[in-house]
Amino acid sequence: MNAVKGKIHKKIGLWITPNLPENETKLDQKTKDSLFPAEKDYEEALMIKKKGVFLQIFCFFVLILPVTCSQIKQQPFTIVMLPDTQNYSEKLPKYFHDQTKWIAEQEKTLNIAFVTHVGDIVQRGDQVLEEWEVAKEAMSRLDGLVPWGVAIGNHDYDLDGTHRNGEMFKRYFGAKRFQDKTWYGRTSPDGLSSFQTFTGGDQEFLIFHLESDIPDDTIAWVKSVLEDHPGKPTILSTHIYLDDRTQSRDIKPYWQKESGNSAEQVWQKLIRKTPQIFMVLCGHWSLAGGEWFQVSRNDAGQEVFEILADYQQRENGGNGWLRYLQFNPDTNEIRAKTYSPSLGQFETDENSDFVISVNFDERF
Ligand SMILES: [Ca+2]
Ligand SMILES: [Zn+2]
Repeated sequence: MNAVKGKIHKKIGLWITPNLPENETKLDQKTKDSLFPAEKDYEEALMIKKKGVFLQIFCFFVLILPVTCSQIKQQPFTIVMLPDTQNYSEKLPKYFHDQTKWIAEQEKTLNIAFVTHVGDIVQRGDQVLEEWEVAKEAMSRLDGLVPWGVAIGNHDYDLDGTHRNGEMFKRYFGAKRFQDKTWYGRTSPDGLSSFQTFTGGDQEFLIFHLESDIPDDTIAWVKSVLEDHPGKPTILSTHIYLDDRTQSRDIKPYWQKESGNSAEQVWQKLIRKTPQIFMVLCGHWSLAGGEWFQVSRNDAGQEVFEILADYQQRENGGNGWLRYLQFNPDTNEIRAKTYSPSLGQFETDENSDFVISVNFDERF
């Protein structure tokens, strides 16, 4: 009897199982009678067994599988934003290295999905190779750890004000630099803007790194890339966009010449018409503290989150302050944090530490 039970348990081994013989014909009548005094009871027991199997299948597909899937989706992830590093590349490389060392250390703890540099990587774009070498060494620390991208800032052009000449930028951070990276998309026709892909939770995102005074042909290029990735949630990272003094988008292009568009023009021509763009990150302006966050509504009535961070006016060229955004699909929140790895301090006032509510299921 015990042997029969043991065999049955091993065979079925699941939750809702009566102690049934697995094969009726293998049992002598005495054993069968002792287990099931009446044939009717045996038939009932068989029904219970079948229901048990059905219940197990039901539970797996209806209860366990969705919970497992949602747990994958609910994994929080982080995007790190590196504001203007021009002072560090020029004369205080320690702070730049502190930033990317910290990112490398935190990559697993914070589940960092992407690192975006919002531009002004160096101080003197075409003049001082050593600055580019500092930036190269600091940013290369991220290779193999996390996907990353760099927006060209006004200081990164060959001469600030030349608008289209970014040969040094292309040499150090152009498409060739990333040719072995699966997450690297491609560049705009002028080679100064690029896009990348990354995965956060169970969602694939697009992120663009767009040149300053984004020209019409680059806007057209962005649209063509988005047509290839319909509906994919998209972030724009671009150097000059929000001004902390006016607390709004720039209404004039920075250089005010050639085919450059102001931030407001880029909003009108591209962002407000493109629902999949949900966030814009920028640096550059820092004359009134270097921080601003605003929420705008696109033509589809959806929120677009626009965030400025630039600490270059602070002590030690910025003291290593950086911004990171923790996406938490479980709580439908994006939490912005501001931290300096060099100081080991958080900045916790309201324009440095804030929460953005977003319905992840609807928006992503
Ligand atoms: Ca602040
Ligand atoms: Zn700048």
